[in-house]
Amino acid sequence: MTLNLRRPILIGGIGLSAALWLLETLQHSGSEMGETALIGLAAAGAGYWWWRQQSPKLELALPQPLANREAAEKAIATSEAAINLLALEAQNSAAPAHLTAKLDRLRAELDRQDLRITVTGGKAVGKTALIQVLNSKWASQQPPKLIFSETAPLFANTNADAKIGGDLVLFVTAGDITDSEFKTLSQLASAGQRVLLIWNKLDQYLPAQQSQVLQQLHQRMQGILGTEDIIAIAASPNSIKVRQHQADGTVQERIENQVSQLEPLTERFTQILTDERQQLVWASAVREAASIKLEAKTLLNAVRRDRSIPIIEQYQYIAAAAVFANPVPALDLLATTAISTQLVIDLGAIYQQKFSLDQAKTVAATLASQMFKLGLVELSTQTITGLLKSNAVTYAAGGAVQGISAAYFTRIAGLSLIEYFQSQELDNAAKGIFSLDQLTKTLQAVFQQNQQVSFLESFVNEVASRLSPQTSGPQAVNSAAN
Ligand SMILES: Nc1nc2c(ncn2[C@@H]2O[C@H](COP(=O)(O)OP(=O)(O)O)[C@@H](O)[C@H]2O)c(=O)[nH]1
Ligand SMILES: [Mg+2]
Repeated sequence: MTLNLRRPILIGGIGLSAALWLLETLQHSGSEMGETALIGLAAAGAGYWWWRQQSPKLELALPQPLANREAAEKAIATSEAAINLLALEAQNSAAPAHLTAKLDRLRAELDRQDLRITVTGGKAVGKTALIQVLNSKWASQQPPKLIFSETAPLFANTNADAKIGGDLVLFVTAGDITDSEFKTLSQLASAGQRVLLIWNKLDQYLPAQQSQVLQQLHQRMQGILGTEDIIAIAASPNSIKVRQHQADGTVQERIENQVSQLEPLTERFTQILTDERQQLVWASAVREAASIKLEAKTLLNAVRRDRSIPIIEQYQYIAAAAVFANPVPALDLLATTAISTQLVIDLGAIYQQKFSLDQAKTVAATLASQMFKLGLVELSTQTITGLLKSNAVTYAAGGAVQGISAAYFTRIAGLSLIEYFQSQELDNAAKGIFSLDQLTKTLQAVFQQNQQVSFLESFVNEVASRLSPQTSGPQAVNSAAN
């Protein structure tokens, strides 16, 4: 066969010599010893190797510490680095310039004086009323200028809620909070968004009930919002009917407008403006820089994925051809592993993760051993056998099932690597951080996504037709791969 590849470890047959190190272990892969040995091998690799397993992050939904200017500058710099990467790799795109302009604006307003306050909450809780009274109160007072904006009512329809931003969020509720209100509040707080929970329409409750509701809110929000940031007000209380008994015995009725009760809020506001105003602006900059970075990263991921998929496809057919030509069970996987080692190196290069040959072998071996361990190999082989039997282009030759399986495992390995790289911080690769643990978790998810019979069906069809003798097998693969 004429597999014409310029890949170092594939020279001289499908990596037979390069992959010998695995032969012994894999020959026992059916036994318990084999599996243990494989896992042991991977573990030992991880031990002396350079990767740092990231310690699990404690995800506490507590308000984040106040940002400082340095943090904002750092976030902007990180975002800039992501945009620069994108500019390098997506040269004909207007996106980098567009994102840079956004970042420049952010940088220019790093010390802005005015404060952007977002008023949000469900429908008819009193958002507009609150903004009106606050505006009338603060309109003349300068500085700082307070700019209030009202979001569309939350929870009104099934559309995903718009992103709630601003330096400070006033989350308005008209009583004890619902589960969806609680969820949104928690998400805002854990995203580092400064939030005040405003219980409006206080006047609808009797004084005894009022303290009860407030207490409930305090309890509910424990660990998420401090009690000082949960504030009861009446922005626009109902007017009340007053009956007066006159001296002549008649009863006179009149409507008495109630004045809004805002003191707790205005007091808290004044305090926050004194203590936190600049930090709130910097914290906004941190979040906005992060969101610009995410935009850049998403675009970069798409570019890299587009470059990766053809490589995966190339290797999956090489794997199929190799295993098809040598349908010896142990060799099947051996060849696959040698090929996936090269795949690891090539995909790593696209995602800026440099792997030595040994490192790439360990990654490939881990993927192979995990596929066994998860029962993925057995399950897929059975499905593929079944599909081949019932398939129109059935190709009954000995190596077909193994060949297609090898292609399938190569694809799953490649897609897992892409998913893994995409989920990582951009500078992890440059820092040499790689987590086998994360990769294993990604593999499971990717396998589940690609296990649908419909996908396997068209996959089997495609690979089977490429392996079919009419198109003279490996030659066909060869031309497709180059
Ligand atoms: N009883 C009472 N009603 C209020 C209060 N604040 C607003 N409302 C009323 O609630 C209704 C909805 O108010 P609005 O500000 O339009 O709510 P939005 O949909 O959240 O903007 C209006 O009829 C307001 O008069 C309050 O403090 N007490
Ligand atoms: Mg409104």
